[in-house]
Amino acid sequence: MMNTNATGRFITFEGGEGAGKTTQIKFLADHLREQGHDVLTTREPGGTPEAEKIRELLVQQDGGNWDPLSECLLFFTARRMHVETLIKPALAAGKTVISDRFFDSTIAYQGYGHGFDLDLIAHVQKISIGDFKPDLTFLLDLPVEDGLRRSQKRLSDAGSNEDKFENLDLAFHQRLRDGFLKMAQLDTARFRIIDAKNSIEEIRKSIIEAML
Ligand code: T5A
Repeated sequence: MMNTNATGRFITFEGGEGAGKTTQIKFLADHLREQGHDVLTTREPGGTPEAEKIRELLVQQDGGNWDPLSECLLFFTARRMHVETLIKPALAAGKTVISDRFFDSTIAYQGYGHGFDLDLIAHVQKISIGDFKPDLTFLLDLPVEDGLRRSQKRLSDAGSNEDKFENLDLAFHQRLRDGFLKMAQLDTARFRIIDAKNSIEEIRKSIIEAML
């Protein structure tokens, strides 16, 4: 299931707030490097200078009040730059690329979470990045309350103001979790669902096992 225009492997991590993506991406990147792979880690929204500028508009409280279509277009504008200028060239050079979030986050947050039209998201996706998709996606699945607790702790420890999406209500985060699980169940070839309630070490081991 490799991207046809690439020789490397594209792996993404998805999940709700505080699911442990950042923590586990570091472990997986270290593991793959020990095995001799050339690994590039990146994140969305962001990953390139242009996309990082768009990130500020999207995730900070004072970034602006975008209507749903504008917000969707901004995510995919950032994503197109990310795919064309960073991800595809890295894959073509034989690297393993690991991204903290990708288009599944837009479907989950803007679509299932906020109720924006899923067909319209699919249309914008097609225009922006065509059929490009990850080879493998880890969904770190966690009960909503646990994720928000972890995420708030990380943000306050770091003194970060990137809390726009974390501040949404519990019902939103439940729709988000259900949406991610639905996507994973519909595409079992690409997704691996990981129980993120477990300890950091247990999750690390299950991700490495799922890579075998
Ligand atoms: N967004 C993004 C959209 O709405 N649409 C889109 O298309 C895209 C791409 C930014 C926001 O943008 C939204 C989604 C987001 O709200 P982000 O920067 O990925 O996205 O923000 P978060 O998902 O909020 O990132 P977090 O850092 O909060 O979560 P992580 O990376 O999943 O979790 P991590 O590893 O930082 O861990 C959080 C805390 O929990 C601890 C860690 O040490 C850390 O303190 N932890 C654990 N504690 C106990 N047990 C474990 N197993 C633990 N694993 C980690």
